[in-house]
Amino acid sequence: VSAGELRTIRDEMQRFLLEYRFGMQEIETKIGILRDEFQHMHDYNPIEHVSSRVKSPDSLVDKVQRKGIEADFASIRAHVTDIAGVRVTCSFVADAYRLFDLLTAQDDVRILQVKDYIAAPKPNGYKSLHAIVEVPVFLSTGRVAVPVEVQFRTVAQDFWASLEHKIYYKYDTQVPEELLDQLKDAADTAAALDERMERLHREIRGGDAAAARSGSPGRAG
Ligand code: 0O2
Repeated sequence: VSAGELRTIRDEMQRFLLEYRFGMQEIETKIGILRDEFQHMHDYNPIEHVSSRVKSPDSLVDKVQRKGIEADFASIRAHVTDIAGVRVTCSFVADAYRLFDLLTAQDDVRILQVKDYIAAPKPNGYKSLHAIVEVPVFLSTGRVAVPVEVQFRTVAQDFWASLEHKIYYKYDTQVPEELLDQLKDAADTAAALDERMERLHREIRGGDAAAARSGSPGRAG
């Protein structure tokens, strides 16, 4: 290929990825609005943090090769649905589901796929609620529907997943059996902590509500 052709491919790739960046930004805005409104209405923030990324050209090419997808933009668009990704880390499991419900109920958000690894964790212990949704993006050329993968999880689930991810890559996907057992064990501990913290939180909020009713001082959590 000539330098000119290479430049054309690069420009097309950048343009292709740009749409996903816009889709990701639309979802980030929607999550940000829900967070701010929640804080305002309920004096409570259900979101610990939000992170997002557009797949790098390198990891997109890896995935296309790994999955045997044809290397043209139409096939990639049809078969790779996690090019844009937003991760919403919540305080509690109930909040992860609540945010999922609120986002997917919006009438410009179309659900393409849901994988509930909180209800049915992966065998390694991975827990997270995944949704692939499509949002409209308005470009100078018109409206395009962009798929975005949104992952909802708790802080404890996020902590576990980031460590597991590091171990998986450190051992180049061949993680020793003994470490896999320990990871599974850690996932159970994380789940127990989630339950305990959520119970405590409910007690505190309940206490606050009772205190507000009886007129004694309480602090909103
Ligand atoms: P990254 O770097 O986060 O983008 P596929 O996406 O098609 O290869 P699948 O099974 O259809 O795989 O998708 P799934 O199960 O919805 O998982 C996709 C993403 O969820 C992964 O993206 C991870 O972010 C996360 N994930 C899924 N399983 C695990 C797991 O066992 N451990 C951890 N730590 N994360 C997981 P990527 O592209 O792998 O990585």
